[in-house]
Amino acid sequence: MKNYFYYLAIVFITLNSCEISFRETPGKDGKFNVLFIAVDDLRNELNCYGATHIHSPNFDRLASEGIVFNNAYCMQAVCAPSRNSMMTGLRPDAIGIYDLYTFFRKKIPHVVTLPQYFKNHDYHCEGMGKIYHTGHGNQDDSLSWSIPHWRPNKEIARLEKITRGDTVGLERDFPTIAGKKLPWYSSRAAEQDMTDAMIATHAVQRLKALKDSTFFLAVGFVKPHLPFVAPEKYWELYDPDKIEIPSAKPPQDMPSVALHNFGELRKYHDIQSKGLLNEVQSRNLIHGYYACVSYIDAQLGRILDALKENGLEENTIVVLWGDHGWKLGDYGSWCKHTNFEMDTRAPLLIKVPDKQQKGAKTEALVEFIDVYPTLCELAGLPQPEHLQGTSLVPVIENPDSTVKKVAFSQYPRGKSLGYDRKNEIMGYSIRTGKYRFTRWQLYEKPDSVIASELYDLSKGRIAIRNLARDQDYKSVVQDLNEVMDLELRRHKEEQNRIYPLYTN
Ligand SMILES: [Ca+2]
Repeated sequence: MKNYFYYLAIVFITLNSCEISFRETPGKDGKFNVLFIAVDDLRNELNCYGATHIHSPNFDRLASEGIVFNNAYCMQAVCAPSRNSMMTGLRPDAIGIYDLYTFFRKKIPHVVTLPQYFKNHDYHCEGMGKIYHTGHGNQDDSLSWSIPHWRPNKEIARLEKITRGDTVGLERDFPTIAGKKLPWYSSRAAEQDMTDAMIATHAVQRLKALKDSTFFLAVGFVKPHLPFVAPEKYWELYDPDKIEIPSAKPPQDMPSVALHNFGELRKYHDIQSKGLLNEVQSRNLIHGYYACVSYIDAQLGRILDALKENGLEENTIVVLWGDHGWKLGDYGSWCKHTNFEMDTRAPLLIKVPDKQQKGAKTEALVEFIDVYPTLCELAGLPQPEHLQGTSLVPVIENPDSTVKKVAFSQYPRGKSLGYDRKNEIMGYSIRTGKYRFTRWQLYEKPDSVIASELYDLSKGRIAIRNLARDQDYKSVVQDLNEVMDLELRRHKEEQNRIYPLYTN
């Protein structure tokens, strides 16, 4: 424990000593622009993360100009809570929302979001595509933007619906059979008629229009989220016979609460309601996912080209993040919604013009709530008082440095942590340099621990065996329980202090 506090002290000193240098060298008009790119359900399976079988030249191009965060973790591995945390700088517990349905301003009406904060500092802020999670009764946040958030609804409505046999909307994003969406589809649609290409087209237009202003432009792509529909040329980049299907074996001694029945995928056409997927299904899904990643990569390329063409490369910070990871057959499971590494870990790339080692990679543990304070510091703005994250500027300046000892994630089990919480379970998970430790406990009675998991990930990110009950790891479990208790207490104290700032 002593080391832990020593470490915190070092972090504090490091943070203070590094703060100044970025402020002295802003972009050409005195301020950096921010291009903030979100990609839905993007795994770390990109070439720049070592997955050489993936065709991702534009992700790699951005990575080669900036820094790759190899150990960045979302706060909760599902769209809305992950995005709420990224956009507010608050942990899910401080927001009090763990579901897809609740608009964050219902719980925390006065929070100043990341784009809103930049807007309050004279930035022009625009959002397009999927930034906040909307739908499911959830709505967009008008306070975040200088002009209304843009979606390609009008463009999509103009497209012709194609029917062939029992399959409708064939050459669009969501072909269906008998009302059920197909989980994967190789589309012959003109690429510009696909949703994400429309979002990229709009982003390119807006970059041109805004090139002489100071902007915060948020662009949210909706693929590679299910269904895995991409133009066929991206499917052709991959030989299905060479696709490796991961082992369907869950970790030995894993408690059942850790995984789930991947209900999100079960809703699709021809996916059975229970049990493992067969090889054909698995191969097609993985192939479709890869095709979608390469399709998004192409859209990213168009945006990066537009930055260059409009002379914005030297004064624009680019941040790219996936909202959480995805199990693509890992442990025989699919989708997100767990505390496993495959779900909590997600890509994070940051490019700061002229201020970093190009193509750097860092192993520093990072939480997504750290992005908000990082962007504030990079832009030379004071830190809002409500933030729970830590600026990553020290890591950007020196990729060998670290700013925290553990990365925290959480995931609930139960109905939806609604009105009756007494039987709801919260799983808290911490990632250290070596281990992932997860504790499932009653939400209202934290001392009632349902199950614990300890995985040694030092040799790979796939969990092999739960060591939580192994006598040889007793002291490791004890130490990590202490770290988790300390962190949870710290979060709670922090939350009590900052709560009035965004609720009153
Ligand atoms: Ca998502």
